[in-house]
Amino acid sequence: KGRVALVTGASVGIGAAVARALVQQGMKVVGCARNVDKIEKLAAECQSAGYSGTLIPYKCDLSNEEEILSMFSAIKTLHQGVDVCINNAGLAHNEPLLSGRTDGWRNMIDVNVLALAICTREAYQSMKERNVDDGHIININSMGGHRMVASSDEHFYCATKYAVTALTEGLRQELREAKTHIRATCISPGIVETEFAFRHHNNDPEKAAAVYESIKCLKAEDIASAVRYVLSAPPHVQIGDVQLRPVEQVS
Ligand code: NJP
Repeated sequence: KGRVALVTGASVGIGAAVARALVQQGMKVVGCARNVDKIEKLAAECQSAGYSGTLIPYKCDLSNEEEILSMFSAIKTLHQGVDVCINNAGLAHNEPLLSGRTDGWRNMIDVNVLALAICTREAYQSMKERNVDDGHIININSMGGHRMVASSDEHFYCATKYAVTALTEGLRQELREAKTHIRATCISPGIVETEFAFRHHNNDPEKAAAVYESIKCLKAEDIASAVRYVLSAPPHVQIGDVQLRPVEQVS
């Protein structure tokens, strides 16, 4: 309660659900994405619902480091700094290894990996300079970051999520070496019904619907509940990875 959380990719899907859940719990949440109008709408909804926290929309293209650094500098000026960083923004372009476009691969690396690393570094520095020892960095990973469950159009995406697995474990080790109690956790979902599959299939509604109609999918709110669970763990408990799949998901 009263702590400042940054949620990346808060305009729709999992990020929007997480932002809403944390505002409901009384946190001051900076939600960022490119479509800031959607976060503004969510902020108004949270206010009308009488939630005790606040949602502060921030427009940021996470594939641009300068924009990320400006955002952290604005958070420092306006809200002192970040206590909780939820690296949620991510995407899967449909670009197989044998035929995909380099631009699509680069965009996945920029958002899924580089932006996550930059936000992690900046959030840690913000915690360190304010002696915040109970901070938390949560990375929204994927089942695809633990095993190659995907079809060929998702191999590159899986590679970026394997990187998230490695970075979260590396972060946990670096935090210990720095003698801080700041924690690092991955949350790894299976299929969640959001805009993810629409974007993956270039907004082809039939292909996306086929993904979401094939089984009873997770909801974005299920992932928000996992975030709340992770944040509610006692300070001595390090939750490394939470894996959630729909019951009907096979692989
Ligand atoms: O996806 P979606 P999810 N700069 O498409 C933002 C992982 N995951 O909520 O900029 C800034 O509804 C985008 O904002 P906007 C997945 O890998 C999902 O399902 O306005 N923001 C939007 O808010 C990802 O890490 C599933 O377009 C950028 C958000 O990202 C996380 O869950 C399964 C951006 C994407 O919302 C959230 O995905 C799984 C940029 N350049 C893992 N580019 C699943 N849904 O099935 C994108 O295993 N965003």
